[in-house]
Amino acid sequence: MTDPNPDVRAGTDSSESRRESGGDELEAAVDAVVSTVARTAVDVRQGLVGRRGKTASENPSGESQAEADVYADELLCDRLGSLAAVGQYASEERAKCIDCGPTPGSDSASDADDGLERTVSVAVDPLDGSSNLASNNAMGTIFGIYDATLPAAGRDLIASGYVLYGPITTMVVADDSGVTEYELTGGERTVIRDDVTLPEDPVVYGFGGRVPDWPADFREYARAIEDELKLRYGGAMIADVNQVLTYGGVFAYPALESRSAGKLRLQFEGIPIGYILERAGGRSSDGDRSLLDVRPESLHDRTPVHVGNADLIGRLESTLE
Ligand code: AHM
Ligand code: MG
Repeated sequence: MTDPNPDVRAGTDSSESRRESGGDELEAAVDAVVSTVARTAVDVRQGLVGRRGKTASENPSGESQAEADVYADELLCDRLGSLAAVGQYASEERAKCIDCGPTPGSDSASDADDGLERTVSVAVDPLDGSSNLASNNAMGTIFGIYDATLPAAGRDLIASGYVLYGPITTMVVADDSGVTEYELTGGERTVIRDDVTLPEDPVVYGFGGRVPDWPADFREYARAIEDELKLRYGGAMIADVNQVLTYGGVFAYPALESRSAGKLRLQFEGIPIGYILERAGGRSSDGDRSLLDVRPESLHDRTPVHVGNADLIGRLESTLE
């Protein structure tokens, strides 16, 4: 296929040379993580019944946790954390990383005597959009696989993906070779779209937050987009982004007057989703630069998120200048 985004594929830092020197092991690690997430998604979905209520606890971002958030996080932590290929597990639902094996790049990782010589770090948003449980609307699971210890930048990402719990369960996975969409049946993946690229003529948009809380320059951008595209906003980034990936367009959860970094988390949401959209030939931006170039200072940092067709993100950056 034609390379939709050669800059991303080329890589920009030492992670690229590490990847080249251990490609097979990293590929095996990515496969192990992706197939484990696919199998676990079946149980996450089944476990939603009876877990639509809130717990008394908050996640590290200060948001109240649903019972299903905690359930999905524990399942993913147990299953991903027990893979020999996974050295670190981090989640939007827990304050700190869990070390569950030799960390990527450590001496013990390369000396591991388990058939897999490389380990990866996995960062997940176990149930993105879980507030949609109350109204029985779509949600997702997001994961990013890094050849680095967490918090890690987008340039250390080797693959990312998401599961969408819609009328059917689908999975989108992006890596060096491109973007693939699957249907999940009983944890088995069936390819339904290979080489997913953003349609050239964009159709839909979805912007999070309240209009009075949007900065004036983002409001100006939104007014122009409203005249051109159809609104599709469901309150779960995964579902909204999947519409953009299917029809072309733009999704944003922008900076807010009340919170300049917006709502979404860089490590768990911005970077993995930015990577997928860039691999599909689109762009991602925090308003100024690619989300893959924004390095998290800590695990739960927030960032404005804008992803979609390249020209729409270019216009956004020009408007926000
Ligand atoms: P969550 O990961 O805690 O569910 O929060 C992220 C979600 C995104 O899926 C979605 O884009 C956004 O929050 C919706 O927020 P709002 O209700 O403010 O529109
Ligand atoms: Mg989320």
